[in-house]
Amino acid sequence: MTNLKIAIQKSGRLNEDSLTLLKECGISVNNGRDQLMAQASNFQLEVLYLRNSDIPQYVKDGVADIAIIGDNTEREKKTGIVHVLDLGFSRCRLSIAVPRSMEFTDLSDLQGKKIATSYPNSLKDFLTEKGIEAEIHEISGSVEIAPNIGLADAICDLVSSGSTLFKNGLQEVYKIFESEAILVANPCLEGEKRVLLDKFVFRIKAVLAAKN
Ligand code: PRT
Repeated sequence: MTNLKIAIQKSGRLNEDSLTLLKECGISVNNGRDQLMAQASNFQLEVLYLRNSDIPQYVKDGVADIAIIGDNTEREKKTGIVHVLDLGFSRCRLSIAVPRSMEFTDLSDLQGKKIATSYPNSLKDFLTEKGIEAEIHEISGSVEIAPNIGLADAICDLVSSGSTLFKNGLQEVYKIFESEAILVANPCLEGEKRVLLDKFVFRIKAVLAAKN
């Protein structure tokens, strides 16, 4: 029997809402705590639990057929996988923030500055588009602390409530893009897998429509 393989974040901000969505679609997945794979009992779907940041490459390589990830992750990695559907949860934005003590009038104030981020490609594209020359300092986490410890003049990171920025004495000065959870697919899906994907998407659309 052919199964559609879906990758879902193993743990983190997307995990719970992704599993809830499957449930709302009427798909039952047995979630043993430390399982890395699970089979749905009433849909031809196999769930792979992976790290969000690794998922786009797995979908590109065909290890998973489809996945739920943050749009920001694929925008950063640019693997070329297909954006199938917006899912309406895990909403956030990628923004530039600077210390509240810094006078900021417009983006030209970033000229020559050092900006810390976990999103170097997205930031690079943005700075290029705006004609700003700034130094990008890539760090993998705790980006908001960078200005306080003298590592950078500004940061570029995901923001949702804004409370992390506030706690670290930073002000959001420019939104680069908005993001939410999305369904993505390998570009070469065909045959039975394609049919299963269409069925799955049909169910998701019904769930989303009922919420709006
Ligand atoms: O380890 P793994 O690779 O699985 O996970 P990850 O580090 O990519 O994941 P995780 O769980 O932190 O985030 C997964 C996805 O959730 C992200 O790719 C986004 O699409 C989405 N998301 C939504 C967020 C946020 N909101 C968010 N606020 N991801 C991270 N944050 C962080 C942000 O980086 C900052 O440190 O939360 C802090 C800011 O939050 P506020 O509410 O204080 O503004």
